[in-house]
Amino acid sequence: MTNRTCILVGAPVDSGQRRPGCLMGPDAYRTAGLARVLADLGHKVDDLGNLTPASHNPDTGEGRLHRPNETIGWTHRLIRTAEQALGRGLPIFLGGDHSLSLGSVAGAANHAASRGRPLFVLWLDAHSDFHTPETTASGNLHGTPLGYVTGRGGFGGFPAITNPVPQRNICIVGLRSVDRPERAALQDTEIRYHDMREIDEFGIARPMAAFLEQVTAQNGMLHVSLDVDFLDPAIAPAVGTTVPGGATIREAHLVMEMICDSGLLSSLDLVELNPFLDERGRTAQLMVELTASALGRRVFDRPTRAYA
Ligand code: EXY
Ligand code: MN
Ligand code: MN
Ligand code: MN
Repeated sequence: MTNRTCILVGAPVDSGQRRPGCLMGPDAYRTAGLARVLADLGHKVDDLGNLTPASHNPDTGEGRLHRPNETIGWTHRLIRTAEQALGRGLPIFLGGDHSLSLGSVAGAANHAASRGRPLFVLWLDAHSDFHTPETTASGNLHGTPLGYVTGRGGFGGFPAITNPVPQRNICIVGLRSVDRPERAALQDTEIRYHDMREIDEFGIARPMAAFLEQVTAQNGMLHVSLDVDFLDPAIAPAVGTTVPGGATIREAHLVMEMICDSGLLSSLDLVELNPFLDERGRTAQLMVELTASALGRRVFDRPTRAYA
């Protein structure tokens, strides 16, 4: 693993859903020792502290969507931050709820385009987050980031998507809660999605290897978005949208170790941690350990396997 400059971006976003607590996420990761763990692996660590959203009109509370204006302000801020950070290192966005990925992924796509490379997105999540403001029943925008970054309609008022992520460049792993409108829309796309039934039957390595080989073959940049609810709630209770039957600790570490072996990781989201729901910080600690696996922590060194 080459030593990287890891840029910690505190994004205490909680406007994407209604349960208070995600705004404490960034400091929970710091308390769990993320910077020291990365430094111990030989990486340079630059912590930008916690950001605030770009200026935005106050939300009135009227309308179907929850706090859309604040989310728009965060999206502006995080697009710019992702573009700048990717110019000098590996940004790790410390959430905050999954609506932060409207900005982190859109910014990563802009940066990749400026480098003449395609962006690929690995979405580790119980949910597909493929809604638009028009299809969501909850009005919670943390269920819409993949709809936004792929250029689906209905995001009036949000920053225009200048570099939509091609559907065929997206791989979702861990699905077990998909709303009817999302399922209908997903089945009509080239997005690759792998639910827990498939993982139980055939394992998690197979879809991961196929996806990473595609990224390598196309000289892609890889953005990984890790939602706490990808994991089984028994091992990761600190999230507001738990769905039983999630990934095991070893399945999650294998995913992150394969990402590390591929050498493709260019940016990372750690999202949906709600420390208010944690038990002595064990969920925050597990997310830090998983990040360490993606950035080189191994029991034994082994030759990096090329996926091409
Ligand atoms: N699909 C449901 C909704 O749109 O409200 C649940 C979304 C949960 C989203 C979390 C971030 O993964
Ligand atoms: Mn999510
Ligand atoms: Mn989720
Ligand atoms: Mn399993």
